[in-house]
Amino acid sequence: MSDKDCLFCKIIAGEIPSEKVYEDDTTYAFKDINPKAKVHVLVVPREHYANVAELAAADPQQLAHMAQVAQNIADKEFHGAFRLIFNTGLDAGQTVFHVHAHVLTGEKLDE
Ligand code: D5M
Repeated sequence: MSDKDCLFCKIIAGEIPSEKVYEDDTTYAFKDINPKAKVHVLVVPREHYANVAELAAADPQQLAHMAQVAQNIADKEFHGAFRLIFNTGLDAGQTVFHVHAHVLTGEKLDE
């Protein structure tokens, strides 16, 4: 299912441009427009889920796959080291309510 009002559904559908990093049947990854690290990629399921808890309950294999996609990006960009963030809820800084993993990599990150 996709949501006609969802920014990331529109990106996945190609209705809004993005810098694609990876895609497969279930998953799309693209560069964050406002990077917080040398490499900052968003990994999203093609299916619309509002947040990581909703995704984990409905399709844990998809969540596991997204972690593997993040690992593959980091293997290529920075010897396998990366930070994986799911902002969940307005007060945690979530602004787009289509679950997305922030993958920060490409350089040594602050602790
Ligand atoms: O993260 C939402 C992220 O989405 C935030 O880091 C900016 C990014 N963003 C917003 N619009 C775009 C487009 N059009 N392309 C690429 N990246 C985008 P959150 O955790 O919800 O705050």
